[in-house]
Amino acid sequence: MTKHLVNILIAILVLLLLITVVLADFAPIGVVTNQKRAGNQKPIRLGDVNNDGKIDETDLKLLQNHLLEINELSRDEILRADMNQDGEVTILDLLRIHRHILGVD
Ligand SMILES: [Ca+2]
Ligand SMILES: [Ca+2]
Repeated sequence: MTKHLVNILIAILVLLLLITVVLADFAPIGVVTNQKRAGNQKPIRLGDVNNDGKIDETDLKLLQNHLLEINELSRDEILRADMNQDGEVTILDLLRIHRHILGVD
């Protein structure tokens, strides 16, 4: 019985370790970047997909609809939505915006 408990504790520790590794991918979150846009010198505010000065549910919804192929983001919107700066917008970028809105990052 005790061995069973130890196995459960080990499983929980492994799970926590995995969660930590996954979350480490999201940190640090650089919302404001000095990345330059082609053609001008205006910095991009990552996460502010619609460029209205704030990162909120509207940006989350825009990216979500893009990923679901309901609406297509423009090239500039994609640049602002690419939170992890890997050159493409994916569920990871959506999660980062969500975490920012929740105040986790
Ligand atoms: Ca916005
Ligand atoms: Ca990305």
